[in-house]
Amino acid sequence: MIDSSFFISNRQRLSSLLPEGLIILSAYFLMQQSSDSAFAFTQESNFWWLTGIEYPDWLLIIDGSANKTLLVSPIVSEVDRIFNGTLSDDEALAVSGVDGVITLKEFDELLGGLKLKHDKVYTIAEKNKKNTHDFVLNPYSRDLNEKLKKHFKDIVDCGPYISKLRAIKQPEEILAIEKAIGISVATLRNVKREIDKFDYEYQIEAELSYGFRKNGAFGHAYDPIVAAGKNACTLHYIRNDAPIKSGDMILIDAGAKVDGYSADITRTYIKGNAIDRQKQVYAAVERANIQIIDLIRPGLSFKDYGEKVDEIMKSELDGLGLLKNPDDYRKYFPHAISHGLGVDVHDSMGGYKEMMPGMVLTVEPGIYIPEENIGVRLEDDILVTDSGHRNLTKSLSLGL
Ligand SMILES: [Mn+2]
Repeated sequence: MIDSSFFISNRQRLSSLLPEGLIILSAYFLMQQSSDSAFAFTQESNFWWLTGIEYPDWLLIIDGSANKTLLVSPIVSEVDRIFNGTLSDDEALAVSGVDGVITLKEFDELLGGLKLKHDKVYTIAEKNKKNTHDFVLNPYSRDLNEKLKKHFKDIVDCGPYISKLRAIKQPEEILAIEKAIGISVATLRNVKREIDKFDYEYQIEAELSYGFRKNGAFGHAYDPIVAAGKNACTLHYIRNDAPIKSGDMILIDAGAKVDGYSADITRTYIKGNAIDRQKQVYAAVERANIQIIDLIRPGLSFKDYGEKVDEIMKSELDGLGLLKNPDDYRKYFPHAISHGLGVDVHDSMGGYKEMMPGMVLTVEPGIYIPEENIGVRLEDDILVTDSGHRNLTKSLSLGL
């Protein structure tokens, strides 16, 4: 459990980037799954990072000119209260450390006064990824944006400011990530020790869920991937229901979530004995993993990093005899090498051009050869430090 002082300081740091600014943010809404039940609720991560509130439909107001922060409690029907529970005002105050909690009706009255003091309001812009992905979005930001448009001339997206802050982890955040990693590493170690006894992918998934929950994690930070043989070549394979044959490599990508923060680890193991080709591919990915992690240091630009990663991956793929043309290496390594890690499994890197102390990022080289039923990925979580880096997942050894 992260103390309210963390959320108070996050709000103060955001406020200091937007002096005198008025910031109004919304939690995610609860989404209906079927006639009588809702989807499992996950909070909008910026809202959580500023409040610690894990319930739907709340609002946050930070009035920089009055140096005051308020939460707006949602209207919860009696049915909702009985079936889904609710968060009391006192609990919300204790978790978030805000100055007060008001009702939605009081919020509407307050807006009248706030618009006299502020021309401009900061909020999270309506996200629109429809151009690239056919997502259905949680309507939380659209609803709030529409309400704010009626009162303020200028609506400014504060998402980039929050991203910049979230990209550099504070001690509490690193500690939570390390806790999530500790539980994940212990569980993956158990899986490896007993790898020969698993006959189906789902048995490994069950072992992961058991290890995470038994040790106090909230659960999985994301849907785990347990992919035997050629399934490892489907990058987001989450069916996890195929049999595991002796001689199959098994790619496991899983991470626990603890205190709101995620681990994200991939190891590739083998049931039974590896043939030479499997060992060769594994060794290539292992060398890439070690060399790429070694690059990580403050001041390294993401552009230079990307170019060096390309060189390393090309040379390893070439060594395996896979490249007729060096430019078609993306066929065997089709995903990004790194992403930020934090509240979100794919956390913001803040738009920074270079690596900075306090960033936590994954390093996840992989080589996928569907025609040979081989897919290997080795993913570690790396903290950028003042002098270089610290591999937070180092205690989970590499090796088939
Ligand atoms: Mn990852």
